[in-house]
Amino acid sequence: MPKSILVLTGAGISAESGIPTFRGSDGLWEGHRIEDVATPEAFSRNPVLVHQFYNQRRRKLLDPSIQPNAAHVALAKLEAAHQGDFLLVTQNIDDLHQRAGSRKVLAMHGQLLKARCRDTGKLFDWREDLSLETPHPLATTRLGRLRPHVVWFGEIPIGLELIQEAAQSADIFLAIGTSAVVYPAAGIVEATPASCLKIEINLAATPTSSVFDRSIRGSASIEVPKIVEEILSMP
Ligand code: BV8
Repeated sequence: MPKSILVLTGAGISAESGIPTFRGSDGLWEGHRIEDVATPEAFSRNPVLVHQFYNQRRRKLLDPSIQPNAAHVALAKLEAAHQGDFLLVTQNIDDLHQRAGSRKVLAMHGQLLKARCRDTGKLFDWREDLSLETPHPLATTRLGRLRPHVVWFGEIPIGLELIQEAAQSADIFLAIGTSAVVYPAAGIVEATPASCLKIEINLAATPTSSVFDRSIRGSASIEVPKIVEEILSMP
């Protein structure tokens, strides 16, 4: 019976592509505190600052120097070659998994290259800056009604039911480049069955490292291709 594989990635998998991690610095994120730029309250209080924060990150993501790395490519290869169920859950809002060829991607914290109508929830592919002057694509006389399609702290992540189902039936769970600080993402490993082979790939230990059967310390671009070859050679 082909195995069911669930993968969870965090900012660490995109670090070698040039995208700063969330906690890489001194707890500041591109110079900002979470509560000032990544909460609904922040957006209500200072929408210009929050739009600027995401506009800066969207422009950086669209810079040609930002490309998927060997870890993203290896996960796309695993999905394509694997016979059983496969789901890649990412906490990242970049599109590097999709650009590497992954198809079964669940972006649980949203996507930087999509905008969301604040009134209807409708999504739009979006590669430009967003601001309070941005006309609504379907009602151009209405300005400033779009927000980044990003799950802020205090908001409910996307696809939690699907993630729970995938975790409960997983035979292999890979957690790659996540500090396991943000919930409910960090709790996914706990929802996998005792029989599930749990593997963590991270530069550093995390608060959930002890839950894993194997904790591989190293860079994602080196270690992920190796674990993918190992999994694909399993009987
Ligand atoms: C919710 C989108 C209710 C925005 C993000 C107290 C205790 C526990 C929980 C809470 C608490 N107080 C509040 C909470 C809940 C809160 C939370 O967890 N807060 C934390 C800070 C304590 N969570 C929420 O608010 C969530 N919503 O709880 O709603 C609810 C829930 C369910 C049902 C009903 C109600 C919403 C959380 C989503 C927030 N949005 N992102 C944006 O991106 O702008 S989270 C943000 O952090 C990013 O998505 C990021 O990906 C994510 C997690 O960080 P990581 O991905 O792990 O990145 P990080 O930098 O931390 O770590 C990188 C790791 O990689 C490091 O370990 C590093 O060593 C490693 N690494 C680096 N380079 C490499 C590498 N590894 C390998 N190779 C390398 N080269």
